[in-house]
Amino acid sequence: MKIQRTDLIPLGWNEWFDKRTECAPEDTVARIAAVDRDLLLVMDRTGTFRAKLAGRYLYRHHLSQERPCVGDWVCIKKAPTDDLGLVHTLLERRTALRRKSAGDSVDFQMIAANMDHVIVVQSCHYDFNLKRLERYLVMVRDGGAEPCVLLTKTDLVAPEVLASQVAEIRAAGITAPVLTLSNVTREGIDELKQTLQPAKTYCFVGGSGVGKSTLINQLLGRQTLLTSDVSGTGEGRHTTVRRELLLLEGGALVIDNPGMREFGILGAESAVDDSFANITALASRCRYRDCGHTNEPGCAVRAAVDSGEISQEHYDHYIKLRTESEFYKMSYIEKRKKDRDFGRFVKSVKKHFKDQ
Ligand SMILES: Nc1nc2c(ncn2[C@@H]2O[C@H](COP(=O)(O)OP(=O)(O)OP(=O)(O)O)[C@@H](O)[C@H]2O)c(=O)[nH]1
Ligand SMILES: [Mg+2]
Ligand SMILES: [Zn+2]
Repeated sequence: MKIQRTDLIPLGWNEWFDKRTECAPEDTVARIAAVDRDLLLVMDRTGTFRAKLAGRYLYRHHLSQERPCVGDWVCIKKAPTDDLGLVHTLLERRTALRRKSAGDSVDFQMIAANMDHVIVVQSCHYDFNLKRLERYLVMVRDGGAEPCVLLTKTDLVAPEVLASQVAEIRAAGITAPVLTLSNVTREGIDELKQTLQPAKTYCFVGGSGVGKSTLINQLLGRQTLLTSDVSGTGEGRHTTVRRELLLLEGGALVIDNPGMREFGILGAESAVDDSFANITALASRCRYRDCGHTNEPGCAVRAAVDSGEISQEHYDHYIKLRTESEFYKMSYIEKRKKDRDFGRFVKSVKKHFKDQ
């Protein structure tokens, strides 16, 4: 019989996990609140405590996506006298947010898991960038959480500037809710607070210096997270260095993240198509069912670009993200195949020496 873990509901647990949980009755089920290299900070109804991954788990799970990240649920062995728990199972993720890891390596980087909403934060002062926003929204869609756009620092721009940014977002066919606020005047903070529901998890992501930690401190009502001044150009200083899950007094859970400069798209082709629905909706009128909307004859998408119904820039960005996603996916598959082949080779060499 499955155990119903109702005591975990305030931490974001729900029946979806009840149906899937693989933890033993004597295990502690807890949620990852932070990851500090090998050390995990986990949360259960008794509070937070430290844990680490069991050796057996590390041995069996090499992929970055298989390692627990903030927001994950895990099964832990822990005797009452132990001060360090041993994580031996990672529960299936209901939603997740990941990106292509920064730099040249082609790998996934997990941002967080099991969030209900991802709030993509940009400052309307210097930081606003529609293309970057579209990148984030593709990966949010890919991971299955509800997206929301938040523009901060409204105290620093004229109302017309803010209005034109919101209009640009809408003109790009983005239908996610758009909230605006200032951490200085507090305008818009109450509206945001009202949208935060108990036991739901909200993950805040965006560039450095946009005010994510300042906002979460406001929501907490105390200076828990470190924040710091931005430079004259608005570029942040990467003040937050770890992802962290926090419980608000009102019962909502929030995840603060370090600012991210790049947000690479990997293995999210169908999410790209869904995100650019105003383009892909035209596909039914293309001559070929598998039309790639590039050079095929009778392409309704190309026709719409030619007639000006879809802007060239919007179309170009769609093609760019789709190509990027496919390219990295191919590289990722190839890399994994090489790793596997190499693993087999090592095994065969070891066997060869053993046999001699
Ligand atoms: N004028 C203005 N300044 C703000 C606002 N929100 C935050 N700031 C300031 O912007 C700076 C950066 O804020 P942080 O909260 O550290 O930004 P962050 O997004 O957490 O940055 P990282 O941790 O580096 O990712 C601080 O000096 C804040 O006081 C706002 O709404 N208006
Ligand atoms: Mg921060
Ligand atoms: Zn087409």
